[in-house]
Amino acid sequence: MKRTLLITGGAGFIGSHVVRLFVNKYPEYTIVNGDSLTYAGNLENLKDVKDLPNYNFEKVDITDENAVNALFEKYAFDGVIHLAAESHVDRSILDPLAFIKTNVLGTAVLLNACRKYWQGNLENKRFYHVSTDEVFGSLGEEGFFTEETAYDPRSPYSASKASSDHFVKAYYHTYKLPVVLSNCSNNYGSHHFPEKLIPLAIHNIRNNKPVPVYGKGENVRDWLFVEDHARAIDIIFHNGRIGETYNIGGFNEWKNIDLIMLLCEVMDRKLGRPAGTSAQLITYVKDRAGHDLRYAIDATKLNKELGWAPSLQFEEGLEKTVDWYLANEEWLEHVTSGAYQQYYETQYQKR
Ligand code: NAD
Ligand code: TDX
Repeated sequence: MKRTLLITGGAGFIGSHVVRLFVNKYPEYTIVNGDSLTYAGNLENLKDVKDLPNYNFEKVDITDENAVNALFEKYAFDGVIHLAAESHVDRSILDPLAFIKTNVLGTAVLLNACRKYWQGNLENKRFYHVSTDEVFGSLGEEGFFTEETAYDPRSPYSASKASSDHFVKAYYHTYKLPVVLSNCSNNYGSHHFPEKLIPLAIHNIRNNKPVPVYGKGENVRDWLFVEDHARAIDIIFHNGRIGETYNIGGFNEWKNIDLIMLLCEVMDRKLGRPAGTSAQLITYVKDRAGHDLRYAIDATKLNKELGWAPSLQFEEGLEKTVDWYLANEEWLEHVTSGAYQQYYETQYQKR
């Protein structure tokens, strides 16, 4: 079947993996990557697919209603996969309004465009909203987030994502917009912007700089290889039930400090340094404000209903990720010059 899909945020970390998967797997689809290219958007992420005939790029700010409407008129989309967002919790603490604007208003503008252009003909239409497990808040030592867990967002980032999820569900109930949602755990892999823990630590270890660990390093995250997330998005977009939410996660919990110790071992090996060298760079720094203790996803529904399962063990995925960063130092150099330096200095100067 021919389809014309808008993938928002396709120049970012996860979005670029989703675009790559879709343009390669579905040559009969027209794929439009709609992205405003913020600091986190980088067309270099897609240099391997940019010349494929079914790939199109459009520079668009999703908060700009006229620009979004013009795009719908130009392409007559029948599906939207919405990933564009401000995505970094620490930045949301520094500048919450930017998160409200893109994540809440931007999502509402897209939903409204679908309502306007799909009015009266909802057949084969679909709006897929990509969200996060952070909307569920913070777990104690035990238990998992399921699709029924009550929302309890605690950072400006997670509050903005929670709000966007509610708008998506509201458009389903009120206007019958055919929506589907997913809430995923922490991703890792290639093309991950080095403000986030894993790529930041790889970059700093490579350059013999301190590796900042917040608080005591005891916070727990549930890590999923980004290509497994992209595969889940493909499956849910095509086969997920309208109006439903699916949790995505790898049953792969790590305390931050244990993860960093493992990463230090991998880096020592890859860089040919004596064992224990990288671990000396670990530096405990002031904790993140409102730092959620633990996230853990129960992805049973997705597995049972749609047959998805993660493809990789974490150790294997982490090695692949390190290999990619060490082979792509030019990419890192490009994204860590200029504005990144400014952010890095603001973020870490106060400790
Ligand atoms: P990212 O920050 O790497 O990329 C975000 C992309 O959105 C960038 O290309 C940026 O240019 C674009 N963008 C930002 N504001 C925009 C605007 N106003 N208009 C158009 N484009 C804009 O983010 P990511 O880590 O790839 O996350 C993608 C999505 O997945 C987000 O919605 C995020 O909440 C969600 N998510 C991320 C994770 C994770 O671990 N990274 C986990 C679960 C869910
Ligand atoms: O320098 C650091 N030191 C540190 O100890 C950084 C950047 C982070 N941390 C800690 C904070 C978290 O407990 O590591 C953990 C992971 O931090 P991030 O990489 O910033 O991710 P997190 O805050 O968990 O959010 C991520 O997962 C869910 C993504 O950024 C979100 O977009 C996604 O929704």
